[in-house]
Amino acid sequence: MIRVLGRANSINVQKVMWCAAELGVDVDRIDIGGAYGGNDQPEFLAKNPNGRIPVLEDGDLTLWESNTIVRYLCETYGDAPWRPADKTPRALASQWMDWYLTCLHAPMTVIFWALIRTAPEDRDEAAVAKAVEDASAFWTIIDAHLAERDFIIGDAPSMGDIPVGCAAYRWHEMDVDRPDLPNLLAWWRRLSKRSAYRDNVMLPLT
Ligand SMILES: N[C@@H](CCC(=O)N[C@@H](CS)C(=O)NCC(=O)O)C(=O)O
Repeated sequence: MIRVLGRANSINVQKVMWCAAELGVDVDRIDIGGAYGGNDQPEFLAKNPNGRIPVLEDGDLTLWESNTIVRYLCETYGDAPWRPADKTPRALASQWMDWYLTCLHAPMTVIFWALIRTAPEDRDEAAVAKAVEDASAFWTIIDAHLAERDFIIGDAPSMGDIPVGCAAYRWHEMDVDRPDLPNLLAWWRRLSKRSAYRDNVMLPLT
């Protein structure tokens, strides 16, 4: 059976678990990282020298980097719509996966760590305000993109929805001053109807 090493409350683990659930792939997930530790141990570092989760083990393959793992699962076990059949929508889905990493991930991480993992008296409020401003600008891009489609690359969900979709839960769940972005909200509500999303992403924020 495929193993995923990583705690369930990590956004990067959630990408992989949500994807696997959508594809109907059985996964044995092992709690590692955060409060569980273990990711600084030689046995784990031999699998991922970065000491980061998630790590996927599938037969002889050991793979890290959550977006790469999502692509691997879709290529190996998936089909349309999660792995778009044509190369053009597949490239567009991949583009939005990378866009999440290069744009949205940094401000969302600042907000998440401040509001969820830092005591109120220790928060850097100016840094949070700047991160909310930056994240709002990126979410506005998604909102405009979603004005013409139900999901990231069209009428059906794909791997392109996965990283941004995981972040969308946190964005709507955290106590931040969000701009009014109706297309983003409608898309997030569409994702929230999916049991694989609810079971693997809509978990308590800790
Ligand atoms: N770019 C990597 C980032 C991995 C990463 O930073 N994972 C975090 C959890 S979200 C981690 O390992 N943190 C240390 C820990 O959990 O102990 C990926 O997408 O997989």
